Amino acid sequence: MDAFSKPLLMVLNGTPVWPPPLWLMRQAGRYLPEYRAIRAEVPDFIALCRDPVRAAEVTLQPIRRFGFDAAILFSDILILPWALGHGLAFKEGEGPVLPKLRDAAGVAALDPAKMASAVAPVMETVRRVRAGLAAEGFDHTALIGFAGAPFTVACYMVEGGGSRDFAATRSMAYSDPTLFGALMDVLVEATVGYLSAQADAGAEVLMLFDSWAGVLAPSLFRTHVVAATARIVEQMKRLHPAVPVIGFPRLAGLMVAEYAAQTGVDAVGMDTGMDLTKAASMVGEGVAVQGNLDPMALVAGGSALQAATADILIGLRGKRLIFNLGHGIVPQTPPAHVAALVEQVRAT
Ligand code: 1CP
Repeated sequence: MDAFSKPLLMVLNGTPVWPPPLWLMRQAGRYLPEYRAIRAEVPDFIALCRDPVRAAEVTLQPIRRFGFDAAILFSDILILPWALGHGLAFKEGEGPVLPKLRDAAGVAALDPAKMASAVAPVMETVRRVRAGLAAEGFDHTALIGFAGAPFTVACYMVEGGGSRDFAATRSMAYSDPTLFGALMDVLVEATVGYLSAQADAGAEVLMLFDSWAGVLAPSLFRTHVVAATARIVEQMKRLHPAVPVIGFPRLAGLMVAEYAAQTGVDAVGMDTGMDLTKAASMVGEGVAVQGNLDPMALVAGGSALQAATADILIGLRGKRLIFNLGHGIVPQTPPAHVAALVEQVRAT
């Protein structure tokens, strides 16, 4: 199977494929016992992201079990700020903890010159996954590389970790646009370098996770989500014209139309709250849509899962759909429910 007959690449390049290509955000993770076994060997999550043998292994685990149409590099969006020299720790049960970036000295301390060597192991993981997919006969499976979109990465850097509303980040964007703009500029350029290195190493598709895009008011969304993403996509299209880009502006609501029209992405990831049929008509035929099954329907399983899956498949029948969740799979998901979902989508 040549590259252009991989279903995910066909959909991204403009051709609908039915049944639609299927993968799940966070498909490698704690819901799989084989992931938990590897995780137990490497308690430090950053060390796991920088261990090419183990990171490639956990990337391949869900492909072996479920035969998904995409493998997604096992890493994290916060590896990029870490590689720029910003601190990062993952505390058990607490999620990520970072120093709070609140002033110009914090931006000046970021060092893009450090990045290439810090992320070299991630590029080795990309090479190993590509080789592993070929060696294990997964000819239909495309490899997705990714980064956090600059706004979402900035959220974690300013806040110092996760947050319900990212209030400090949003208020900095209003009260000190020069400082926030300087941080965004560093992140835009670093993201281009990081994604470009992944494409050079063998990533066939790139995805930008803007998980917190929807916390912004429209005017700030236009600057820090739409324009920042457009700057990245424009450079990526120049450097890697054959590598499609998927954008995921989570919780964007109505702003998804401008995002789809103005960023240059090839597909837009829709979150769980979107009416997928309406959203697809808002973004038009020029852009593929990815999504958007509720991860909790996958936890529930049974007839609720079947009905929620059927809604998506009926609503988007024959369109450029990449079947996925509306957000990441959660650890309590029974793997048997994932197998049932795959069977239903494949039989459509
Ligand atoms: O205990 C563990 O094993 C760590 C849990 C974990 C995992 C499995 C984290 C910590 N990150 C990851 C991997 C990961 N993260 C991937 C790998 C590939 C795959 O999808 O299978 C990807 C693409 C991400 C992306 C990511 N990390 C996002 C964007 C997508 C989303 O979920 O919105 C975000 C926001 C993060 C930050 C992050 N990393 C980890 C956690 C717990 C969080 C969320 C922190 C928070 O805001 O609460």
